[in-house]
Amino acid sequence: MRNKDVADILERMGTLLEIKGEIVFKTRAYYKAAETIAGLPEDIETVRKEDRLTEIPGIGQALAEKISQYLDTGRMQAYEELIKEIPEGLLDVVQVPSVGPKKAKLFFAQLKVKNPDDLRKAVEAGKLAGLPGIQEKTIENIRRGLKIVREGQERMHLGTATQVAEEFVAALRKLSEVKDIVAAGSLRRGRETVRDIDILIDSTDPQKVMDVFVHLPQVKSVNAHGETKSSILTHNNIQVDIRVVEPKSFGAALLYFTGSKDFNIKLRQIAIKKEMKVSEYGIFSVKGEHERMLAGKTEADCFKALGLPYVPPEMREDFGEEEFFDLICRDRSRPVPALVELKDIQGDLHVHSTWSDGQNTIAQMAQAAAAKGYKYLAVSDHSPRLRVAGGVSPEDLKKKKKEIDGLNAKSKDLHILFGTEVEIDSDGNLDYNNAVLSGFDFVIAAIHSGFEQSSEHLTKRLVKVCQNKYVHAIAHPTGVHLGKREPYQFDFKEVCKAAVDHNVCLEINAFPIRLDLNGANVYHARKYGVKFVIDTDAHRAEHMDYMKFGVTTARRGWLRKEDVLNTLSYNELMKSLRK
Ligand code: DGT
Ligand code: CA
Repeated sequence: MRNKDVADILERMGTLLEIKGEIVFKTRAYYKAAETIAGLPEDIETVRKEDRLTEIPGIGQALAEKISQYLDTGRMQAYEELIKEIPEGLLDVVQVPSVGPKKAKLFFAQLKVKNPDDLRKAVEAGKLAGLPGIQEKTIENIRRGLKIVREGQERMHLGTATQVAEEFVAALRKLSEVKDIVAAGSLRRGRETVRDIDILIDSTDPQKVMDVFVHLPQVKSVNAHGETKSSILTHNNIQVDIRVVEPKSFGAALLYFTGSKDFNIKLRQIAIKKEMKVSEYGIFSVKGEHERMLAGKTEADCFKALGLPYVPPEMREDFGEEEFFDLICRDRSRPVPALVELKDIQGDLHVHSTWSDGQNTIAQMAQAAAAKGYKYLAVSDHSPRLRVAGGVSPEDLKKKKKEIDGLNAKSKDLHILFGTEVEIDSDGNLDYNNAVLSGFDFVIAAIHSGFEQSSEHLTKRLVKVCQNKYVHAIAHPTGVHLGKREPYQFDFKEVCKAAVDHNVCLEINAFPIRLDLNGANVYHARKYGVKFVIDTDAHRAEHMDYMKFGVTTARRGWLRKEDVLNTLSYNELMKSLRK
């Protein structure tokens, strides 16, 4: 299927034409065509072979010819000509948060900015000031946007890091010389973004492990190939470091290389007070003349030697609060909280189906949910306002409900809930009226536009949503897209308070480019008394596997099972949803 390729080039055409200054009517035609083809249920090449391209809504003769040319030759002449005039690098400039086609056009025309690097230089040289419509605040926003883009290139999201680490761990675990292997670092702490991957190995034959590692097919180049340490870059430029340590130090090394750096520093301070020393080789007593090793084989031994309870990796971040070290240092009789686990999750309350922009039918999503042992699944499709996602009209909702009722009648263990991800408009009104909203089992409200509004306005919008008695939760509450878009600005505490007052949950969206709320948000929201729901926002059945990232994020915010709505049994859940 080349549907996505075709959609992408049409989308790029639309953007380039917009930068060029073409009339809206023309650019819109390309965007519309791109959207339609991306959502086409059949293979575009088949449509082309059967000469049916012009039957696709919004595709006329001229576009059909361009698409055919692209499918046949891999090139589109109109595109090639356009990029001679409007440099392709401007497509990346448009992607910089706070820029967009109009400003890209301005910067290109006035400053010859052809790519994000040119833009960075222009900002630093103060060249944006004084351009028409460019305020000091705009420049500040663009500066921030450029920083996000740069960070996005330097750090991958947890989903990518997990996948890459799993491949390396699986390949090395096969060796009989490898006794134990764990991916440590920020990945083990479940941080939302990860810079590089640190793998620790317990083995008595380090040389063999190093040799196999640097020759794995994933490796593009070798930065270092030592006796017990090696470092490589993958074909996607991801850095992976491995270290082999002796069994007697494996736990201490794991503790050290899991970090965070701040957590390690705190541990060292605790050790000093007790006349002990912490290093990657072990926990040592430094009383008297000779150092004596107290622990090192396992992490649990190390914590015990320091007189501390075991601290799960997700809690080793040290967000900067004192609570943590109060908890583990002053009141050692109190164990660290029992954090929520993946097995506690009874269902997913935010997934999409073909009724909006999901790739799978409700039946297929339900089958995947049942295979996970879930007790319920809320199919929460978009509402009409989100046109790009094919939101469900009030008329179609009746048909969708009937389909769900039919499936539930046949289903044994899984209950399918009639859900919606309802759009919040620019003033905090919802896209369905209350009569329609009252018909859903589960309502999660979401912002997908108006990110640029003032903090006051956005706060009001979100508070108003909490006040609607049909709303059960707010989806991806900060709107962040990791490496692409910053969270929008609002008064977090005030929204948390409104959520608590009106019994509305805040979502931890497990989709790896979101992970929103993040660990620190969750930590603070919990202190305000917020309850949470962990959802995957799956647009395909496989996306439901992302739940693990949501649970990790919940654990980073110290959540226990009872803080999370979708750990309830089906009956308890339904009781709780009847507000
Ligand atoms: P990242 O890679 O930026 O996502 O974050 P980390 O935490 O994986 O950081 P990384 O890869 O630089 O180092 C891995 C762990 O090693 C880190 O979490 C703690 C430990 N570590 C690294 N450098 C230092 C250091 O200078 N002092 C201490 N105490 N620990 C360190
Ligand atoms: Ca790392």
